[in-house]
Amino acid sequence: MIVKKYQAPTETQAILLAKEELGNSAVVLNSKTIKQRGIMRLFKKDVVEITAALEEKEFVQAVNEKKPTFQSKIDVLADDEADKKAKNVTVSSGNNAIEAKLESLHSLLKEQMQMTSGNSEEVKAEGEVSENANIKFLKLIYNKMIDNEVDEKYVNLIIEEIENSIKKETTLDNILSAVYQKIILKLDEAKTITVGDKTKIAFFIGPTGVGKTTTIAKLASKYKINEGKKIAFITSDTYRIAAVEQLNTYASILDIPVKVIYSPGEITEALNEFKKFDMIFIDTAGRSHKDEKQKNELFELINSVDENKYDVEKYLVLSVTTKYKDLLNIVDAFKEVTDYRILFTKLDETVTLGNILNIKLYTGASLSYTTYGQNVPDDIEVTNVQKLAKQLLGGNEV
Ligand SMILES: Nc1nc2c(ncn2[C@@H]2O[C@H](COP(=O)(O)OP(=O)(O)OP(=O)(O)O)[C@@H](O)[C@H]2O)c(=O)[nH]1
Ligand SMILES: [Mg+2]
Repeated sequence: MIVKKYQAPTETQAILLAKEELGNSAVVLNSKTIKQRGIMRLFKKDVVEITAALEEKEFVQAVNEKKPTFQSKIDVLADDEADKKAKNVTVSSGNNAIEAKLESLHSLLKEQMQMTSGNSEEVKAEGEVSENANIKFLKLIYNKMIDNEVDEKYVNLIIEEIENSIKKETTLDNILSAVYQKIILKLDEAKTITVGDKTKIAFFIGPTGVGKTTTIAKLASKYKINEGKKIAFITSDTYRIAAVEQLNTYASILDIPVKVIYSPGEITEALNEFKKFDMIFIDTAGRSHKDEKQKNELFELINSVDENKYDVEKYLVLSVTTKYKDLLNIVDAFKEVTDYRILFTKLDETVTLGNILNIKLYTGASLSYTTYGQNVPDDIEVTNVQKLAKQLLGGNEV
């Protein structure tokens, strides 16, 4: 595991620096703004510092393939020589590198460890922790993840990877940051809807009542109001009168045109009508994933879109409150849809978020957004994998 910090005027630039050096598989562990203090405020601007991590083997690969342009990019971003030095601070995972928020998690786990062992002797100062204490600490982390309903097989996978790398001198800090980083790498970066040259088509598919229509309204509002995109809606959900009405209501508030289609064959014409738009959000009927006929109609609808003409993205909307076993069944039923992204809803309705990691690992699909309430447009965010990893480890930051 490689952990490095990068500083730049903006987060995007800092991420660019990290990716240039570590490659595209680098994962952002943390991001913070460093405010200049005192007199320095007059001379230097605030900078954003990100902490990025990468698995070792990928790093070697990235170094081998590294383009020579990396240094020149730093030169462009650097304000002066001294700044340049500060831009690339290597932090081994042996250092107490992870940010303050993790520290509070650390003390929480440590406290609990003292409670369970009943023997505070075992929890000594950093660097003096016995191997026995390390194993106990791992067990505690194991329990936290199981409490969060992470599938036992994934917990074992993560813990075993860490366990094998524990040495005598490994501190509790090392262990906690190693687990935290592993979880973040496994959750991987969340993907968002991007708009390029072609019209973006985003399908929202998934079981009944998970929040597809509400999520479309939230995203459409964000893209229309914040980013000024030209948006249209298409709905194929004609099974319930109320469904069309619901979308129409949001559409009229947001002043977005809606086209209702009654069979997969009608989609080409509907898309054609909106070909000048930046984004077309397609709402689909929540179907029982067990109903073959309904399912095939959905696949037909998706396959009717000419991928040469449009840039297609598919979002499988799932509620995090659905039982794990049912979620597995649902994603199996949607296997025929290729390259979908996962969008979890209703995070406000549960205290255990293990399903997100479970389904991510089971499907291999990218995470995208998470929603946490009924309010349109506020209750949605790009899935925050750092926050999620902390929560899975029992951190109380929600
Ligand atoms: N608590 C909570 N409720 C949500 C969230 N997202 C949606 N809902 C609610 O869930 C209910 C169903 O939302 P819809 O958007 O109609 O769900 P849908 O997937 O379009 O449903 P169908 O079209 O019937 O398949 C509504 O009452 C929403 O307000 C969320 O993140 N948290
Ligand atoms: Mg709906």
